[in-house]
Amino acid sequence: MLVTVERDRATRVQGDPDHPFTQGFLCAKVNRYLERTYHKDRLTTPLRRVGPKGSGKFEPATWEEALTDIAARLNAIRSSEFGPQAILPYSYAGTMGYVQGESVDRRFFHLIGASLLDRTICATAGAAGMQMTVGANMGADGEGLPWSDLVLLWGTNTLTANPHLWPYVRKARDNGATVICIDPIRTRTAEQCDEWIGIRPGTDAALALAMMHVIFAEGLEDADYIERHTIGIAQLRARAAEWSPARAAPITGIPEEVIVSLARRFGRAKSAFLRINYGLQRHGGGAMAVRTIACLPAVCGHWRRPGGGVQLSTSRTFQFNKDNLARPDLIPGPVRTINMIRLGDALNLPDAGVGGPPVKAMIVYNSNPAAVAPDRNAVVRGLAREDLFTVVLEHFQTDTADWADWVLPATTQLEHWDIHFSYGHLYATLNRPSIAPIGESKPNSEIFRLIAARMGLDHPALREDDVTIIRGALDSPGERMKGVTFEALAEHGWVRLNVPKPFLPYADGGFLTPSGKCEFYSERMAAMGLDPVPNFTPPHEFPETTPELAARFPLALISSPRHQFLNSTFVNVESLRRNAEPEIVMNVADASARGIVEGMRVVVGNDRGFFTGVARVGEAVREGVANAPSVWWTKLAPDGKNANDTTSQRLTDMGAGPVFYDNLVEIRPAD
Ligand SMILES: Nc1nc2c(c(=O)[nH]1)N[C@H]1C(S)=C(S)[C@@H](COP(=O)(O)OP(=O)(O)OC[C@H]3O[C@@H](n4cnc5c(=O)[nH]c(N)nc54)[C@H](O)[C@@H]3O)O[C@H]1N2
Ligand SMILES: Nc1nc2c(c(=O)[nH]1)N[C@H]1C(S)=C(S)[C@@H](COP(=O)(O)OP(=O)(O)OC[C@H]3O[C@@H](n4cnc5c(=O)[nH]c(N)nc54)[C@H](O)[C@@H]3O)O[C@H]1N2
Ligand SMILES: [Mo]
Repeated sequence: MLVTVERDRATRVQGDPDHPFTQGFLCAKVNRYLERTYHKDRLTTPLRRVGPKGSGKFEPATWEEALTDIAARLNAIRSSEFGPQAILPYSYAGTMGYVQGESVDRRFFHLIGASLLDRTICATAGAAGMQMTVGANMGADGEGLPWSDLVLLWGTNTLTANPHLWPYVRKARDNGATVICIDPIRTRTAEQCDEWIGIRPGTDAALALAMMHVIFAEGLEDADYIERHTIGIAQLRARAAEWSPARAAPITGIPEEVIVSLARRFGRAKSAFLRINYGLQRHGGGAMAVRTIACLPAVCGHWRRPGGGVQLSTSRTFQFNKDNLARPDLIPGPVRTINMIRLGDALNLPDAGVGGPPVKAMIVYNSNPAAVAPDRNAVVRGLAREDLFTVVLEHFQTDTADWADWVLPATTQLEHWDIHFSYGHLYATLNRPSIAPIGESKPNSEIFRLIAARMGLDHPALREDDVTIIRGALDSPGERMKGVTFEALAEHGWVRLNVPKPFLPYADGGFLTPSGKCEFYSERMAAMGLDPVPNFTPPHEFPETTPELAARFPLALISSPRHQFLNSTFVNVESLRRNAEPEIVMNVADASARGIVEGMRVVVGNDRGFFTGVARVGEAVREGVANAPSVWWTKLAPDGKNANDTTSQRLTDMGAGPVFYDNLVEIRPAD
């Protein structure tokens, strides 16, 4: 991102035309980054709560007052009967930089012996699925797409969530590739594809297995690649034999002939590109689904060629020195870990649900759990506890900040240093500050340095400045980080990882699994008591396995991000919200069966809670599925609620991830 600054004020943001991957354009949201940065509601001073918890009543205070009180309160908890583990950090990616999200903050919490947080809210299920099959969350390079002859956009809303991939998808298509979207929702991405396959949510593994069934039955596999680079082919063949398209059709909701035709096209393609994304893995069987799909390119040998393979993320291609950043060596001894998606339980159960002391203090930064965490009602009940001391570092007075005792103003990307990996391409990025901090805001790194000092902690790791931290992150033995230096980054802003272009990670095997092969059979999964061979794991909430629940709540609710929002970020930017109200997208058959028509106000609910929205009725979702474009700030929604009033704290099969889209509901007219 290039920022134009005139008289100390940023006046324009634009994509860097020299950047090989992003090619000079920004997404719909970041295009509005100036409106967000200079928003009249930006927090500019520390704020002390004056009203009752949750009332949102605060008064400005000085940093001196804020730091003194926060340090005293945290020190009191550390030395109380509850001990340091009663302190819980709560953070996710914020703007995804390592300095402002995985450095001084982590060092500080490690040094005091606070509870550890398992940061599972997005990607851990899919990452586990990739690990089991190919060894790491490292896959095909989007820059290979022009060579692809078949593109499957599988559980990804590319045009919304990953628009920078789209020019490459178009190049593939211009070169003759067919582009197919597999998604329960007819998204704006599906609209632009050659074909839309409206799969039932949470059933992708069944589709992938039925594809393998046809591929093996018709001899479309790459026997040489399988022989040299995989293990467990006999077990995989046996399993695929059980998954005829006739069996998969009623489970996936896809006609048998569509499955057969998809399998043949995949089997005959030379380099099919499977772009899967995180929407796919937010189900009870999400990890197994990713693991199963990730077998396909090895079955057909597509990894050999540019444009072939599967990409869930490019994140593990980066080899930043995370130990230098977070300093896990500072953890004093055995410390409990709390899974962030179980925050509702962690705040409400006496032993935080995992043993040990209750949570007495929570420090939130880079996240807005009162809006984005599942089972929101439980989260809010916890945040309302009078005996919980809550500090929130933020740009804005979010739903979460409303429950704080102290709100501290943080800087944005325009105002601080950072260093970034990417999960869609292979370029490291340096974030240089272009303007001074707005008001009295400070970078997270500085805020944690100040809190630590005020608490009387003194350790060299707490005194490093942001540029030193960046240099430490780049001090990596990793082969792929060769040439990714501070100097090169400072000169260009970005540097490609030390890999060929396009990068073919498994062209000649070299998988990152314990066996070094693509593991159709996984010893590790067997040891975990899981099925070692790809299989279909049904969602937690699924008519065939939970018929009584499905009788009461027959619709599968997906709550994927709205085009103009970044999870809950940007919801308060007027030009992006455009006076819109929360919407519930329904299939016309489901709507008319319930007396619901276009524009009607409807209630979406289950045993966990409910929220309301305006019905959008048509053919944009398959039957039996509804979509609630998200993630709304509850305080900007007319009913003060959002889709996470209905989602659950249950976990995925591996990776302990969330199941946001594994969520049965009923929908009725609001009156
Ligand atoms: N504009 C915008 N861009 C974003 C974000 C944002 O909030 N807004 N968020 C960023 C983040 S944090 C992430 S993790 C990524 C997520 O990127 P994606 O994973 O692409 O985003 P989602 O919209 O969560 O899910 C993608 C699609 O999966 C579909 N889906 C849901 N369940 C299933 C299923 O069982 N099977 C199949 N085949 N499809 C299913 C949904 O209908 C949805 O259209 O996007 C990033 N980019
Ligand atoms: N129902 C439903 N729930 C979802 C999802 C969904 O699709 N549906 N998506 C899930 C996914 S994929 C994810 S990744 C999570 C994301 O959940 P979160 O990690 O909470 O992400 P955001 O909602 O973007 O909120 C990030 C907050 O960090 C703040 N922030 C940004 N940069 C900084 C900084 O430098 N310093 C400080 N102090 N604050 C900063 C922003 O102002 C914003 O309020 O939500 C999950 N929740
Ligand atoms: Mo995410």
